[in-house]
Amino acid sequence: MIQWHMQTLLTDSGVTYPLQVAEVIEGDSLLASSLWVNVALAGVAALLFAYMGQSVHGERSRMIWVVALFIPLVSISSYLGLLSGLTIGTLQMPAGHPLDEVVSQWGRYLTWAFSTPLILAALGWLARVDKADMLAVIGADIGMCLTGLAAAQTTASIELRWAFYAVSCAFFAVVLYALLVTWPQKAKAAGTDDIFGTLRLLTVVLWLGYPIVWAIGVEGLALIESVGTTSWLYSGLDVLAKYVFAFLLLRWVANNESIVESGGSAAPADD
Ligand code: RET
Repeated sequence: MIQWHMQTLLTDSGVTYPLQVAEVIEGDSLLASSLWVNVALAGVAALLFAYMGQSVHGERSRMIWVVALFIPLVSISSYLGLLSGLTIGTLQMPAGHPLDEVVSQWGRYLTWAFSTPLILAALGWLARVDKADMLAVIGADIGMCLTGLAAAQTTASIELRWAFYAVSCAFFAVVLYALLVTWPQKAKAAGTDDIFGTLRLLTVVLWLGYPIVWAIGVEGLALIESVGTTSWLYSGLDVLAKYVFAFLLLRWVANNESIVESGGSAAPADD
């Protein structure tokens, strides 16, 4: 297996070229498999979700179904971006970083800004949260992804990398607070607290894995020095946080459409 951090891909002008990077991905079977497995699983998930959606008719249920279907579609685009070398590149690390040169899969952070709002929108609609709540949480979530992207791409100093990481964590805290404290109450009123509880647990536990992987992987402390292993950890989390999550959600919505549409025993939702 090719050790990325030992192989300089940077040109004199500090640029890496997609074709060059794509060739190296192909030569690193651990890294390549971490990406191809997700393309394949996302394809299967998209077909399955499209099929499952045929039995869903109510408006709120169909909204949840549409966002669930977009989750694997965004994923396929994201992983093809990485595989083609378009959204992956090498960066010269500032002093204090354990590695001289690091492979940044920056396309991951960018596409999370599209996929994670879909997950939160599905959870929010399920719990019947109001629009202001949804806006605040999705706004914080996009902030988390984009400052995570900044943390990965900053080369000015090691302190600034971790400063962006800390800001991203602050945004993440807003999302966690909603998922753990405010949204469960709304889900209870909407009569969806059973499935909301399951999906919330899955989401909170898995999402906590991402900043941990960042911190111990090649971009952070580099306790894991292999880009293939770091990539597999993200890919494994993605499989569970996206396809398994969306499958459980859609299966429940298809079987409990009347609850989703009626809003449980609570007064009619205000959105
Ligand atoms: C980063 C690094 C900076 C600190 C934090 C992070 C959190 C990332 C999360 C990502 C979730 C991604 C999902 C993708 C599905 O497509 C950006 C790793 C807090 C929580 C669920």
